[in-house]
Amino acid sequence: MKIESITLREIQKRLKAPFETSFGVSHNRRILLVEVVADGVSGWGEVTAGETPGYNPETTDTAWHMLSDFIAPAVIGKDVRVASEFLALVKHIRGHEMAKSGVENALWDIEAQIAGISLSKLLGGTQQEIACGVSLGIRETPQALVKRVEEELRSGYQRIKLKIKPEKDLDYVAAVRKEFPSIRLSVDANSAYRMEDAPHLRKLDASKLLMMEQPLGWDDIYVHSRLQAQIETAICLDESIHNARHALTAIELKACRIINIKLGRVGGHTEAREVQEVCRTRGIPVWCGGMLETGIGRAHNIAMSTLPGFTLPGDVSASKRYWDEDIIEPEVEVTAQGTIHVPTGVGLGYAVRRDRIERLTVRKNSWSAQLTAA
Ligand code: OSB
Ligand code: MG
Repeated sequence: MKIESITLREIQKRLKAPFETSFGVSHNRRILLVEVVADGVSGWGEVTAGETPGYNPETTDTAWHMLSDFIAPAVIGKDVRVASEFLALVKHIRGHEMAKSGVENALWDIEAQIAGISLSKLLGGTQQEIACGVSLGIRETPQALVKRVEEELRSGYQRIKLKIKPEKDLDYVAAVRKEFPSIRLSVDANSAYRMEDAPHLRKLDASKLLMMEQPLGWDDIYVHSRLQAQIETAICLDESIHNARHALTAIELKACRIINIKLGRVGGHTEAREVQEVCRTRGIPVWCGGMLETGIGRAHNIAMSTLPGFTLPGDVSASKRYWDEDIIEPEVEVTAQGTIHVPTGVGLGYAVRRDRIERLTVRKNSWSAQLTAA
């Protein structure tokens, strides 16, 4: 696959409703989309960095800088046999996984199209339908949260995850658990607590949660192992797992019993598959996390979620929960049983709506390979 052109766009898109986590509130998304053309075939990737460095160090603007000044120049005009060879081309660039993943995933889309198969099949996916859960932002009152949970359960979602932070935790979780005694319920703290909060977090054991996501430091594995030894609830690591080696460290230290995989956080499909394999062979369930993506990011998440290690419902939910209008067709839809049917068409299996993307674009940058004489 000769990388002939790369187009980087920033689109701005308003969320249907604000999304609150322990690190802030998101209203308007500023999302980078990457279109790569190789061997005349166009592929798409989404950069999942947030507008602020509240979740991880990357932001929309750092990703724009890294892609424009380092990543695109390093790969334009290069020839790769398979998408995973992209990693060797950017080996000299440390970190910035989300920026890299935009290009790598576009190459996976292209590789699947050239092979004439779905991305899921190319990745080695084995599931035709994936199980879906939802992530619910922090609310004003426990009552308001209970009402939201009820609506999501009515739509069929198989697992409810509640965002928590100090002061917005025990009452909220207890209220939801009281109303719905047998649902699969989990919480996500996005690093809002310290080890000294262990006695407080232990109180959540009574709510019989499926898991507690990233309670401690965003870059910590070790202290989580001390907390895990003190609570019954399974810890799931998100923020602190960037590659298969981190996953292995966490598993061996018993820092968690579940891992969440996000394509952007681990740098793309190649590393995501490795993390999945490390976990699957050690009996650690994984699930696909979300980053408030448009349909392009969702389509990549769906393909990844078909790998055999993904045995728990993920955070990949319907387009209409976040957007009035998505940029893919058809939009991502969820069945009444809380599942998504994996598309079988080539590549992503969804059509990219260029007209809508063009309308939402606020800045754009392109690179083209020098034409060389045959
Ligand atoms: O920790 O999973 C997280 C959104 C932004 C940043 C971090 C997280 C989230 C979510 C949203 O929980 C999940 C979704 O996209 O539906
Ligand atoms: Mg999380």
